[in-house]
Amino acid sequence: MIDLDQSFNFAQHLFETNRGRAGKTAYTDDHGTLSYGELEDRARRLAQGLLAAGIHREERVLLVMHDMREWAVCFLGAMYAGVVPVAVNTLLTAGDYAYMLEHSRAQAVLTNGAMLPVLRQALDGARHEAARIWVAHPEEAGTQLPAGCEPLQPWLDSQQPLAQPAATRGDDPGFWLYSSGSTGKPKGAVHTHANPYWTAELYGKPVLGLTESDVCFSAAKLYFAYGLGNALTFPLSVGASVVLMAERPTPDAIFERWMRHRPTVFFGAPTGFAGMLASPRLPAREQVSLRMCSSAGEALPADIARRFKAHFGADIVDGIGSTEMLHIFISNRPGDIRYGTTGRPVPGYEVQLRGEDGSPVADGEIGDLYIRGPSTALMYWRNREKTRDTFQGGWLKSGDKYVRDADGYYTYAGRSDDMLKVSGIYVSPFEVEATLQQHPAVLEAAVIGKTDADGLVKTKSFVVLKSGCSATEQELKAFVKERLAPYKYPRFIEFVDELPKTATGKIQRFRLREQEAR
Ligand code: 3SK
Repeated sequence: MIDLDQSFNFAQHLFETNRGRAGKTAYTDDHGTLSYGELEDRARRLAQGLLAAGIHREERVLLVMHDMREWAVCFLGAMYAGVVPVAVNTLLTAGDYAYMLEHSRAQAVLTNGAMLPVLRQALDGARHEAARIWVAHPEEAGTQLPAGCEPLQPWLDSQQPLAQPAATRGDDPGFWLYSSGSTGKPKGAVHTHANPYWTAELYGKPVLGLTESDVCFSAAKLYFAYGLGNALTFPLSVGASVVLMAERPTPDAIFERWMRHRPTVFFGAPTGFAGMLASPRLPAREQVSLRMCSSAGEALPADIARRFKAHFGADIVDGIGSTEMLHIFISNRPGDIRYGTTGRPVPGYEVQLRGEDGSPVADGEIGDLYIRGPSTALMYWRNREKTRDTFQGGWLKSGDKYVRDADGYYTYAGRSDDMLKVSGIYVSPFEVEATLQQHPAVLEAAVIGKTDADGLVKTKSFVVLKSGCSATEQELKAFVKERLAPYKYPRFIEFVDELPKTATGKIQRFRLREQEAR
């Protein structure tokens, strides 16, 4: 019986779980495979190396790496040493990384060659404390490694495996994930060693029913809470194998892995499933080995799930989670699927829908979603105000609106704040508007979510140009892509003469939304 209040180290827990599987493949990536034995050995060498480099328990290291075997080695190795990996999105700008380096006070960076150009810019522009930079696959950088960067593999080879894990407990800080809000900087959600354990015990094993025979493949990358569960916590908690892919999860890239590696469980988001179904290269049922798919990130339209099932014979199990709760807390489940709903609360989590006065709403009424459960983050690092707003006396305010039916199934009813979720990733309309307004021809802009023919949300921007100025749609899209993480650019742009405003000059986005809905 595991006592999380006594010594508990999540990396050590996974290594112990898989001691009898030393020769079994844990990971297959674009370069090769890594067995469970090799994973433990390399992670423990990394742990030793971090301590030898003078990095202390509870200090942070920035993990900004494409999905590859080394990602798991670095994440688990740092946790084994009691050092806290801060796993960050690989699609961000140098400005974002500069902020994260300073905010987390990361003592080192673990990365891969392809990330170096943007990271170097970030390091040059930040007041950071990262004294060491270890680089997996340095050949991706194309040139000799810049001064201050060391190749990861030879450094690992030169270490001895650390004999004992750090004597952490379940409540000790384990790792961070950054989550974005509608305004302000990203928030560092601090997760404990016990939190991933709970997501596997409450969701990965009992709801998804993963076993050691499964081969898991997640389109959502490891730095997302969703991807971390799908491609590390869950499969490694049951001794399954994982396929990792560094490149963008386009339909063709996914199909290629489905046919080559034959995953049995695929984890994606609705936009991805819609894109695959629309592809002329969709594989035949016999060419793949999928027994089940999971979807999260945005509500899954029933039609997409039904078409997918008709083609492949595999259900898509839709659920909702959050970075702060670490994984899914309301979900459909195999054998109990109601397409068009997010399902029912995952046992072990409590869910409440509250009205504006804070009291629970009746079935059939829309309320703000609150969750309570054992995998909640401790706080947002160095941000008491946002911590207090979100973590309320054991309950977490998710920022989503939901409605529950008489049978206890929950259906998504939008966001409570202004955030948009596009392809499963949060986008702040204010950030996109502010960027468009930096363009010399733009007078003002308003960004809203527009539902496309598949029932999925895309960003649409209404733009008023300065008198006598001109700009094309393509030019403005490129302008945003150059300044923000590329996934944030508006998919649709409409030029208008003016924006609807209140008497006090505030933009009435709801009017634009109404206009779009007509
Ligand atoms: O987007 C979601 O629903 C989700 C699911 C699992 C973990 C994290 C997130 C944000």
